[in-house]
Amino acid sequence: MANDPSAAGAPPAAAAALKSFKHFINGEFVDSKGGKSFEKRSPADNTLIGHVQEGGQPEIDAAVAAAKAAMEGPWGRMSIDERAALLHKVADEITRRFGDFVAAEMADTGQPKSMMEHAFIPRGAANFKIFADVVKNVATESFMTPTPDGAGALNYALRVPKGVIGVICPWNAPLLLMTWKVGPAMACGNAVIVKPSEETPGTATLLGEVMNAVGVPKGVYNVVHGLGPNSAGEFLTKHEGVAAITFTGETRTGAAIIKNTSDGIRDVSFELGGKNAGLIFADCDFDAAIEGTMRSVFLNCGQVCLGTERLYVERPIFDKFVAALKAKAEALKTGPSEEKGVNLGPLISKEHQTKVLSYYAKAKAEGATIVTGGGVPEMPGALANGSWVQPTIWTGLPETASVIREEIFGPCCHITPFDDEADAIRMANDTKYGLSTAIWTSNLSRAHRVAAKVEVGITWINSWFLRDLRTPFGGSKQSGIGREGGVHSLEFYTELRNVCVKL
Ligand code: NAD
Ligand code: 6OD
Repeated sequence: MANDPSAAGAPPAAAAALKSFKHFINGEFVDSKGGKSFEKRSPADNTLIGHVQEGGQPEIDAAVAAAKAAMEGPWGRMSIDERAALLHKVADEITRRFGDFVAAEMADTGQPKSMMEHAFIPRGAANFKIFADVVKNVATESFMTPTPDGAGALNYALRVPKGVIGVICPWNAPLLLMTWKVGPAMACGNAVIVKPSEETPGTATLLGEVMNAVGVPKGVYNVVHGLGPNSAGEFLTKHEGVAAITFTGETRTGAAIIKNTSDGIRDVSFELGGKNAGLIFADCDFDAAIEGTMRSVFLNCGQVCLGTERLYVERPIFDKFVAALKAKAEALKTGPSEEKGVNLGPLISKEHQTKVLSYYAKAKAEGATIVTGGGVPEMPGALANGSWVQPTIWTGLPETASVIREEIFGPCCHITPFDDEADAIRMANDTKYGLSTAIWTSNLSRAHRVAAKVEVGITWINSWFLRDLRTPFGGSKQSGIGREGGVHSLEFYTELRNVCVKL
């Protein structure tokens, strides 16, 4: 079955045929032994897109065995240069099949084509190239150690792959977030088992075809589809053949995973939820702050972990800011991926729509002023069955309100006025989360001062989601454990072994 496009979920010539998303284990597309599968529906109109195989213990066992064999076989014997060259080929093949990846991700998430083409899919390819280059260029440490006999000792470190890495992924930027972990894990010489989100099986499956096409040895990249508890996700985290788990998703899922990994004492890297603040000072470049905040609230229909659902605006520009953001939010064009000019897609699923709408209802019940939105837009024809919600802005709530404290993961924000810098910092930090902040000001001293005081892993000043993959990425407090990016990814995906040579 390897290299059979229909096996990986690509639509056959007769359009509208249902897709079949199979596991990719040991270089082959396979069904579950137990014959279990689940439905994948379109976020845009809730039609059935296809069926996804649900993996169980046998599929996880098979993937771990394949991954271990790959580490002991040709993959383990490859030089860093050979591995890096192969990863460049993976990136090039993703680029050659750009249209297939864009189509698969659009079908799964319903998000605008332009965002796939300009950001999410190119980043998926870049994650392989950048980390292949990082691995080639990072030195290990060495020390000359004095000894009583005067001859001394040389200590040097070896960087070795950790082993089989379990990669558990969310649905909000499927290829980007999966390759952000698979790229460095493979560059460091590990083999991976990916458990994609049940909502987005497409691009992880397609990547199996890419791996085969460029000659990545079988068993290095494996995909086991399934759900979380009592399914592929849980079985992967509990498997004693898995050396480490890297996970992106909700904070409470992270808590469940850490319990399941504790028996085997496995290393974890967690990128979790957030409730990020945007701090907008009166001295900001107003137009740039509005443009950046529009992106940080509404990009990907608000389904970005780094997005800002809490805005704090200095009082002298509060009314002007609220009015400008309202006007821009009302000018967003909601619609399906392929439609020209669309910049707001649907939420990922009916279940997530229900969750977001429950927060819209809570905001109203708790006494919010609804500046705009708050409901479901009228969509034509079959689109009326999709997971759409209106872009929504609230004001007037106390800091104790649910929509200010809890992560919603939708196209919405609450805006609170503040009177001084200390007040803004206090409110920004008053959360259990600590992922990111965006600060908008033209006062350089203030920018640095505030950046040093906000309790988050990533602060943007006069920008948002501007990424350099060499920088440390991760969350403070309940937004994560550890850092990835650049050398920090190497720290997680390798073991450092010290060798002491008596001279
Ligand atoms: P989720 O936690 O519901 O699911 C993530 C993955 O975990 C899925 O593949 C799911 O099947 C799996 N899973 C669920 N329960 C499991 C279990 N018990 N054992 C093993 N696996 C299990 O998250 P989601 O809804 O897919 O994604 C949205 C969340 O992800 C938001 O909270 C968002 O903030 C967060 N996120 C964080 C970052 C970051 O970098 N910090 C990036 C993207 C998304
Ligand atoms: O840009 C990245 O590397 C990254 N991990 C982005 C996360 C986006 C969250 O939705």
